[in-house]
Amino acid sequence: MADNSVATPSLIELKNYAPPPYLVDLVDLTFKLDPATTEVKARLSMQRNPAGQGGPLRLEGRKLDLKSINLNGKDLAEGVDYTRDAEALTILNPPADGRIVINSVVEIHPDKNSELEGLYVSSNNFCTQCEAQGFRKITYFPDRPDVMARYTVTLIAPTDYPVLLSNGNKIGEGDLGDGTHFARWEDPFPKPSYLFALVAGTLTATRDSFTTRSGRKVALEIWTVAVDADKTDYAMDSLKRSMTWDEEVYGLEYDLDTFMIVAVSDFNMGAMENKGLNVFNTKYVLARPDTATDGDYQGIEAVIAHEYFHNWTGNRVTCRDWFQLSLKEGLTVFRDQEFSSDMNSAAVKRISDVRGLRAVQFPEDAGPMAHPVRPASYIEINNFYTPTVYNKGAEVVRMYQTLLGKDGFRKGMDLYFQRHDGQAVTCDDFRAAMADANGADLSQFERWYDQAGTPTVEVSQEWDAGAGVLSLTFKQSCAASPGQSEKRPYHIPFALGLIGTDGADLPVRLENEGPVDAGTRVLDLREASQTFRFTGFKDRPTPSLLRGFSAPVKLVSDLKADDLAFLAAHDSDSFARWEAGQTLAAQHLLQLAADWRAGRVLTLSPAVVEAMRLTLVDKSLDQAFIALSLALPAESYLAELVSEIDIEAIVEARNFARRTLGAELQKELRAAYQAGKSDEAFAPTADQAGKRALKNAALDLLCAAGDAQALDEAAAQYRAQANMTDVLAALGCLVDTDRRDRVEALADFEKRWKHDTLVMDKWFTLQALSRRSDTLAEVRKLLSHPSFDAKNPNKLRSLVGAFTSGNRQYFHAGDGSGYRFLAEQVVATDKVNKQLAARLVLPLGPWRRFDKQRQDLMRAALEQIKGTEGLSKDVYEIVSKSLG
Ligand code: B3K
Ligand code: ZN
Repeated sequence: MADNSVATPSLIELKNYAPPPYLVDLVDLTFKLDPATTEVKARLSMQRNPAGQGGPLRLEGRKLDLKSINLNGKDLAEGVDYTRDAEALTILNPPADGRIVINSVVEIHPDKNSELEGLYVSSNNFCTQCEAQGFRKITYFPDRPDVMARYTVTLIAPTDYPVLLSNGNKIGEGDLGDGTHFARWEDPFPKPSYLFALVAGTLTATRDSFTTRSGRKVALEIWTVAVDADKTDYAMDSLKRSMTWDEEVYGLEYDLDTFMIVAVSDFNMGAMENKGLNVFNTKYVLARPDTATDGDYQGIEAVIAHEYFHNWTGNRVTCRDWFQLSLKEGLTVFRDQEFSSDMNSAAVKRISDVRGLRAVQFPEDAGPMAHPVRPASYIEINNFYTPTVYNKGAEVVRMYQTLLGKDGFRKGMDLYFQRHDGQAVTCDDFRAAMADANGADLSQFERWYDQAGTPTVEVSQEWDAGAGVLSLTFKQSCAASPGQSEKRPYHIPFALGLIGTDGADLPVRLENEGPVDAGTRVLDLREASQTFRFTGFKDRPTPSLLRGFSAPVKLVSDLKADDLAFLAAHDSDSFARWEAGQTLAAQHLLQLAADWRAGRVLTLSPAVVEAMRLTLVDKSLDQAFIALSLALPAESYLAELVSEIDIEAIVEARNFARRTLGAELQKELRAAYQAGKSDEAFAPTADQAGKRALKNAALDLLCAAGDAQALDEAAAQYRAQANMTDVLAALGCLVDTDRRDRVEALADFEKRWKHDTLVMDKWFTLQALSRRSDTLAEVRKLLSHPSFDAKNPNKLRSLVGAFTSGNRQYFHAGDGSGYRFLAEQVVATDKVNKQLAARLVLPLGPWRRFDKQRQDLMRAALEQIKGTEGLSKDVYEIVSKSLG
């Protein structure tokens, strides 16, 4: 067990950034791999940074057993030539100029590394995770992204670790005759240490190749344990499509002769973009129709693309410091979103992404961990791989494209690569490339990087029937967030349509302007309040606001329920059309919640039912779009719309609405379910996935209404075992009930899949999300299930994480049992894997938003965690900020 404790965790601040005093040009590493004790020899060829401002020669290192260190051939002595603490080794009096060559030998212990950062063992194979600061757990090094070096790596291991991989190209291999063998790798591209990787063990490769448009033949390899080799087809296919897309859309080609992906089952996050050697969580590689859902396939496509795209946005051009993380993450998420959008239905992709943003990022932006896309400070950088940095960051990048147009955005990207290839740069450099390539003034746009919180845009209309003029007034504001009481106005691209009484788009024409075409127009909002006067109408047009979700803001408007229903039926912009229905539903759900709290009889608004009915039977609509429209706004999003969260009332109102919709739309839902049945062989296409989504959404609503026929259908759908999407959807319907099929199906699933750990994660999650009142007791029991392993991040997330972040009803039980469970789990997990533990705490963060009773219980749970001996700084940061 690791001692994580920190006496006084210090705050790292962006304003203190200074260039590295020393640079490393060449790194030569030799690993003698052994699970218990691995020896790491490092030769660093360094020099003083001519552009530096001076400072000590500091090599970060954590939990390293130092065996020897010498400088320019002279052995160094501790206390005389260098000092050392838990975080770093500092060379005293390094040579004033000339080349500095440091040779060090350290020993590390991969099999004791349960943090899954640095070099560790997963399923008897070695692998590494260095971002953000794991390289310092492998060797002494100036471990910061603005130190970019060329690496040569020799791996030596017993021959029962046949596969030896590292970054770049393999330049040698052989048997050493003593039961060990070696492989030598060279990466020609200078890279920051966080992109270093090695993998060693018994693995099987699925191979393919890709020829870039300039004719480079790239060997593609996906490495897995042997039993999983039949589940790599979709990942390989996604990889090839990503390579083609990046060439076509951005003119970006792959730059090495080999691109390798390794799937490992113990991994803290989704995947990692190490140069030429991506390491992936098995969850984002492995799929077969019987093991993976449509959602899993989409996740694989997106994450494979994301990591591949990092080769340019992240690796060739990297971050100067970790505050700039969104430079690579926001941009790369935007790129993977655009890729998935091009591969599937653009409308559905956009809606899903916005739904995700609102369910997770909006709450973060309104809570105690709120931080700007470019944070100004952190205690533990791993805590800042957040929805804000990733997903809001992607929205910020998207806004450049909305402001500059696709061509203008591409020009900006080209200039960015032209200026910065091979460099470590900042978000300002990216913004400057966008501005300079387009002759645009993007100075005010900086506020999106530096101010936290979700802005609100309030739109009000004034209709002058006599003049045929519609005036729209836009007022923007942004609530205070930790450390930022005053916010200045943002530069907001606001996409707008005006719709005539016949449902068609009208020209959005400003007063004193010549003729314009009908359709969407993007307004530039820059001030706290702005009014635009639109002209040329006979009848009052209906404004379609924030089309395509053109900015990550909360929209408040004076549109009436009738207007929303009209937009839900006619808007030509699919996002706005979906949004109108959601707004209608959200407003009504909040009313229902208030009714429930006041003890009034609940009645579902006929207007809401009717809007859903119209969507459900509209043959012109994409089926996936209909499925998304049937999904009621998430509990977490509803919670964002009120000042004090009455979670019980929200859950009750939403459950009531689901049940009632299921009953009122029974006929249409049954028809949709029947129409969606198909004998087609499973293919992970957008079309098929849309059909399944609608069919299963219909089944879900019918079952929510307790429809016995539908529940029988669900049981039959489970038994048919057509594909994992249908199996899981059916099981999801049964799991909330008391039926015997529930027990049978769960037992059957377990029997079928107990040897497939990734599939078993779904089984744990289903039970953790159940609406049955014994859920927490079941979750506790499952902690000792033979397939459960609290040290495995996927397992912990699938059971404990699913319950604490996904089951609002029972996590927020009024007796505090959910909170106490979370506190227990955090304290236990922190001893094993602090990054994982820190993520687990997050649902307690927004305690101030709840009722007094829950506030006290949540705060008590946070206090209990904070009072724990030996708490990691990861958990400390979240807990102390939450208690604020
Ligand atoms: N860059 C990695 C995330 C690393 C997280 C470190 N705690 C995966 C990605 O965003 O592509
Ligand atoms: Zn990324």
